[in-house]
Amino acid sequence: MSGIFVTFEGIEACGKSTQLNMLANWLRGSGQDVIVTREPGGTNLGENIRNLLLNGSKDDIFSIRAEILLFEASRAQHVDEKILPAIKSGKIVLCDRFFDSTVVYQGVARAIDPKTVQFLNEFAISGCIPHMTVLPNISVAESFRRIARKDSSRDRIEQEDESFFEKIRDGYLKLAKESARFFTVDGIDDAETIHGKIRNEFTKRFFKS
Ligand code: Z5A
Repeated sequence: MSGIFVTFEGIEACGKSTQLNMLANWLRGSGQDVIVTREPGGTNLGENIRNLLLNGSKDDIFSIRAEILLFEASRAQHVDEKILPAIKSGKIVLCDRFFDSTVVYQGVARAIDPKTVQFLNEFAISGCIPHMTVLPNISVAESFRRIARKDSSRDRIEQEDESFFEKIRDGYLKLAKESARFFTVDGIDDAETIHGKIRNEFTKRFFKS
């Protein structure tokens, strides 16, 4: 792989989309070829799956096996159609959520066996592992405050209770401790401060020999 693949993860409203877009703007400003994408979604098929997964109410009963398979179907299409070709042609791909989301949302919070999650993730990503994963870390209380300020209504997953999101947060912090791929940054700072830290880390990892 000759390009760079960076994913952004975290609990709801941690600021990952804000930071992804700030990094994309900075990279484009310095002449880099950047692709911005997201999961679930990123392709026609993926966006249709996203609609199915998120735009229901909590009363829509999804089998947890059906739910994980939909996330993985979106991911397989995304990797084959968009992410791998972009990386192979030397682009920088910035992706809002990727397989770590499945590890924590479906594995930790929905309690699907970790080996099953790992198998399905590996099948979907076909060897496409991010070079860096950015994790803005905020408390669940801060996440809820930010969600309450949003204009839009809560999606199906955002309607889960506080304990669900505590499990997600703990799951991410555990993953980050175990892998140097992660860059955890305090998400409570202002957006510019966080962006500066991410930019420095990106430069250190990819632009300095
Ligand atoms: N999901 C899953 O279960 N399994 C999977 O495999 C995958 C996903 C891939 C997708 O949601 C849902 O699918 C998600 C996980 C599940 N579940 N939920 N819920 P998504 O990624 O599309 O949406 P989200 O996670 O809920 O993200 P978000 O709401 O778009 O939030 P964000 O990207 O982290 O934050 P943001 O949009 O940049 O900012 C949110 C708000 O905070 C906004 O008003 C900003 O102005 C504000 N903000 C941002 N930065 C700051 C700072 N630094 N200070 C103060 N306020 C800030």
